[in-house]
Amino acid sequence: MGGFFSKLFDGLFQKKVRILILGLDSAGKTTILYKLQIGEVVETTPTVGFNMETVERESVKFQAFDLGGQESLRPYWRYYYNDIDGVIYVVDSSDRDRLRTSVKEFQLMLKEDELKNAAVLVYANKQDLPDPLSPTEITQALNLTEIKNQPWSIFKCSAIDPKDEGIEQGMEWLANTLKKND
Ligand SMILES: Nc1nc2c(ncn2[C@@H]2O[C@H](COP(=O)(O)OP(=O)(O)OP(=O)(O)O)[C@@H](O)[C@H]2O)c(=O)[nH]1
Ligand SMILES: [Mg+2]
Repeated sequence: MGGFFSKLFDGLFQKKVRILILGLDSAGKTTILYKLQIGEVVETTPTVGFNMETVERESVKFQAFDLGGQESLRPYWRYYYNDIDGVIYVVDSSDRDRLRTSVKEFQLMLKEDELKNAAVLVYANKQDLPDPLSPTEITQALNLTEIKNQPWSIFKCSAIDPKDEGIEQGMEWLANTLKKND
């Protein structure tokens, strides 16, 4: 009985959302997806196509699509933009050489009409590596403060650090932000 009612309750109040995890190849997207899903660091290979997993936080059920970030695959990102509630954009904070490329892809993505209401969560990942870009530097590079009509936030994190709290803090922000969007 209890099980029946708690399932009914979840069904009534649980919000279901669709999100994308985007960013350049090797930014840590797949590592983050599985850290969220199974709570552990898994060994990854470059994603060709996508991974899809369901994760739940704060009574929000996320259907998360993690797309391949290699240059040849980035033109396919836009085929996933339909019906998306949020985007997690992952930046490799140690990759100063490719920051401009990451910014360019971020801005191309944001221009898309289909994503104009999507919440934007940026992860400044790989903070464990030497001399990482700070969230402030990444905020400036991505011009986040110019985003006026979409909720956005940035969290620093390290997907391979078992003590990392940034990834969970970011998801909590995203869940609470999307809950308000009704
Ligand atoms: N040092 C460090 N390495 C990380 C971190 N996050 C991911 N990595 C490593 O970076 C490499 C690439 O990670 P992936 O998660 O496969 O990267 P991806 O963004 O999914 O790459 P594509 O699938 O090619 O787009 C792997 O060797 C990860 O273990 C991090 O926070 N710190
Ligand atoms: Mg991947």
